[in-house]
Amino acid sequence: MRLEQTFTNFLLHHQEKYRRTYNFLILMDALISAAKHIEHYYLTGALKGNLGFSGDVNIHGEDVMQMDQIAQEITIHYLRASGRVIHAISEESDEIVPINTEDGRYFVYFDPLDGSSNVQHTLPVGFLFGIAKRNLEGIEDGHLRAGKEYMASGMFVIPTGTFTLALKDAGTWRFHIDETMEFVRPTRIIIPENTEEWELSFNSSNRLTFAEKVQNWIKQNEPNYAFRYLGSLAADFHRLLSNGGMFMYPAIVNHPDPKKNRPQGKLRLMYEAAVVAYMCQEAGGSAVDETGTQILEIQPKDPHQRTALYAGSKQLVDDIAKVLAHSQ
Ligand code: FDP
Repeated sequence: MRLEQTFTNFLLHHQEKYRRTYNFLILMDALISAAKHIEHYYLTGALKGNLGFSGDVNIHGEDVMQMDQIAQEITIHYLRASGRVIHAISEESDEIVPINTEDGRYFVYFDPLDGSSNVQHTLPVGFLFGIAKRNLEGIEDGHLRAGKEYMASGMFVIPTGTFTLALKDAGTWRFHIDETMEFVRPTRIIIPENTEEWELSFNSSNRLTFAEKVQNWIKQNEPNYAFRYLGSLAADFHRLLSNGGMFMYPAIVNHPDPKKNRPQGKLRLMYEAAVVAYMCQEAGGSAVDETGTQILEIQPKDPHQRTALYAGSKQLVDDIAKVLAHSQ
């Protein structure tokens, strides 16, 4: 018989060690409850007819899926029930969502079901979140925090029963769900330095639309690494954390149809790129945008701001950052 340390026990010790309150535990309990419910709806989605489109279009002009709405409703319910959240920013809501504006302590930035092209096939998607704390010493200075001000970030890869959490200055940790539906076995993740298993992960069908310097970097470097791409940030990044290498979603600047260019990048800064960058940093890696700027340093101006993303092993990210920072 192998008995494991539970996530709750791990976090209780963590809070005690750093002399922190248990408020964060209450918030994490809410996020875990939400993730378990989303996972349940996702697993049974094909049978229940929940994997299609809802008929609505979101603020980004994308067709909303039924599962997006289900996941949003579930997450807001548990965040509200926690009593610990001031405001939330979600991919599924144009406006900042007020939750407990008087007594809330945390800001939560989340995408409850990321990786929509996988949904119809019940293949892996992600529930990504970042957490920042209210300014308890003075007047609150706003909801749009740069990644470096997050206190934690994490992702559930649904429906795989895995959960990864990065804690400020305390590492990136992975947990697995057990037969009693508890997340257990805290395992510290350090991106491996051994280059043998490193992977490059990007949408290769976009490669001719990238900036020339990015295309050249890819040509020079791709023969050295395996290529993997599932099309779901959490799932692709999950592999990357274990194997090393680099995940990229570069800016699209050379599309034959200029209307399809995305010079700002595709991924959302606050609840995708910064979440991943934070986990990366706590695992010994790094993440930059199209100018080679550290993702965690970018001060968002808009809750749904987009960015290009290059995230993974420090050596590779530093290498491409030099190319990106150098004007053509
Ligand atoms: P999706 O649009 O399918 O929801 O944030 C969006 C995201 O998925 C990421 O999860 C994923 O890494 C990326 O976009 C996939 O984009 P492409 O389909 O353009 O490769």
